[in-house]
Amino acid sequence: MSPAAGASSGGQAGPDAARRDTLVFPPDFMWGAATAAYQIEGAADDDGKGRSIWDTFAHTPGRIANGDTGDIAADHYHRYKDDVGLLSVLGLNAYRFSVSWPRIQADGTGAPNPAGLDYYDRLVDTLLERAITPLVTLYHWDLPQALEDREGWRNRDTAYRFAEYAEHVGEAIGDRIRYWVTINEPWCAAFLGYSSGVHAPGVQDPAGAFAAAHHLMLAHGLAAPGLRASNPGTSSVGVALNFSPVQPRSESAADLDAARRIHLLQNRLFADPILRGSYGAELREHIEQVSGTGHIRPGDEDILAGGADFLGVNYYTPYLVSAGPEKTYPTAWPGAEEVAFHLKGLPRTVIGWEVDPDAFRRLFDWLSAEYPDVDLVVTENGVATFDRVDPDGAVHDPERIDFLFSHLRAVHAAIADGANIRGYFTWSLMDNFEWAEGYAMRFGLVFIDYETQQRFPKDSAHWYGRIARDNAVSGTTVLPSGTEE
Ligand code: IFM
Repeated sequence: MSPAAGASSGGQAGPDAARRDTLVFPPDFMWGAATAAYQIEGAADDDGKGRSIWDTFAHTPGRIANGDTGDIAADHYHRYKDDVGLLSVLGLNAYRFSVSWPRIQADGTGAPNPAGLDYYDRLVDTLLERAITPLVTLYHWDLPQALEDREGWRNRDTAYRFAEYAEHVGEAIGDRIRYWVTINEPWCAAFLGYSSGVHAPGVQDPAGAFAAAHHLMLAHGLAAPGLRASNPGTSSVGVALNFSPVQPRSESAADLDAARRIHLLQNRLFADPILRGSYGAELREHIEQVSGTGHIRPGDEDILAGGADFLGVNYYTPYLVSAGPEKTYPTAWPGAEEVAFHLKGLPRTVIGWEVDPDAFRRLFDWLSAEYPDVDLVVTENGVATFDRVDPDGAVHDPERIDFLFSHLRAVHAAIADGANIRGYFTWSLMDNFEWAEGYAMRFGLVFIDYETQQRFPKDSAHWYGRIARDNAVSGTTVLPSGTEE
């Protein structure tokens, strides 16, 4: 049965119809939450783990708000059993986590560290015992520092090292893994890491960033066959890309060109080579102007043509752009330095991102039209808030419930129109280290008291868990807890 056939909507027209409707999702829909190793695990030096670029970066004065680091984070490395217990109590049937490369290979090469593999082996078994499907990300930005000392992702060799690392993980846990994400948000890894430099390793080398982008895709292409072979006929290999629909501020030629370039870099740069096996002329021309295309060797696109069995869609906010008055350096969009970014006037979350579920809905139309053959999984979608624990132990986060409600409606509408969306993972299961922003902003369903490491499921966790258990979003679930159930 197609997902569209499985998506149905009850309820009647009327003034409050949107809230009363019950939106049923397809059978076997994955309801999950996502995390990443450096953001939650802590245990920075335990059991033979090596240092990653984020260990280095976070310990460099001035890089992270408040001087925060991921040294301890949510201490998930030691508390994973309790955290899996929470997932289970809430009723989620899937969990997306990432493997820390330097736990598996301290310096990014050579024999795997048995203690590192053992940790993920136990995590997977704990999930499966509770009937929670693991979706495993292999690279969520914590490159072994030793590889960065050799130019990191700007060095082609890193893609081959990644494929070896992926093979080790595949051999250890692949028999139980159905969904792999090779690389999370390569745009961030390449352009925040090597162009604007606001993320690790903090390099500002716009031309090098295009080489890094290419090598991240090559890493995906080289690793995919081995991962598929680790559980033949069962495992699916995907990549998680962060999309932001782009709108020009006016129809002027300059604004249209600004929107074209940001769209190219943000939404097409990774999707086209991986899903179509080709950069295409427009992207090549853009890259040629900034860095040349010498890093794209003959035959590379054939490696990428192996594609992805599913596309992970990470969505937070859209862009409104125009041609700006002056160039901005350093930028995360090399070759589009003079583009200015604007607000649409929509509500904003505490990280400054505008909330636009309609853009999310339109994104699925675009994805379905451009890449019709690939299944979609929403691998991230969520909201940053400033939360606190009330004296009764409750954490009221109505903004998160509103955000999830509106975005789940967008997902349901897209499925009803035929998009092959297989699951939804909210970012994030628990509050965590938000990279350069440190710990102040909270993305979790579960509040973390970083002093005591106590966990407090927020109102949104109970609300979302009910949706997962019902496999449906209904109007009553949007009401604040306690007022109607
Ligand atoms: O926290 C990040 C995550 O690691 C990658 N995607 C965006 C999230 C929110 O910024």
